Amino acid sequence: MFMTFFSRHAPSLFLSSLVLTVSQASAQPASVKVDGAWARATVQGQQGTGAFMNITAGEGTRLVGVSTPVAGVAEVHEMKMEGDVMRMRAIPALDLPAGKTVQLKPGSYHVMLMDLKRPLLKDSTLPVTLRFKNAAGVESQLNLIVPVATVAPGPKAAMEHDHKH
Ligand SMILES: [Cu+2]
Repeated sequence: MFMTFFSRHAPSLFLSSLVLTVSQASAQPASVKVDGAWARATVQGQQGTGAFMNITAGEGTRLVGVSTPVAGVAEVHEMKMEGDVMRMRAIPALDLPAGKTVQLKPGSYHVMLMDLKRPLLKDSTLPVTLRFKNAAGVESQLNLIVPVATVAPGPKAAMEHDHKH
C-alpha cells in the first residue's frame, strides 16, 4: 500500500511525502486517509478545474466540504446521466463507508474548483482542506498539499518505476 502510493507519484516523491505527512499530522480525522491526490493543470483565463484523490475512512463518515485559497468556489461533484447526456452537479455530502476506498477521478466524483484566482501550473501545488462529519455529527478537517498535473498519475509510470533489471 505504502509502495503503491509512492510509485504512483514517481516523478514527485517530494510532493507525495508532503501529502502523507500532512495527512498523518492532522490527527483529527484519525481514520481518514487520502492518497493519489492531484489537480488538473489550467491555462491562463481558465475558470475551473477538477481535483481527484482516493479517500479511505476507517469509520463511516462523510465528506461535507472542500476549500482552497486558490478557488472562490470548491464543491464536491458527481457525474450523472440525464437522458443521454452526462452532467455534473454538486452534492452536499459524499458518503465514505468504513474501510472502503472512494475514488474521486475524472468522469466520476471529483472536487470542482471554480472561480480560480490564478492558473494552476503543472508541477506546482495547492493547499486543499477537506471537511468531514462522522456518524455522531462531529466535524473534522484534513489539510492536503495537492500536486498539479496534466494527467492522472498513471499505472504506466508506476510500472516503469517498479521495473527492475
Ligand atoms: Cu464538476
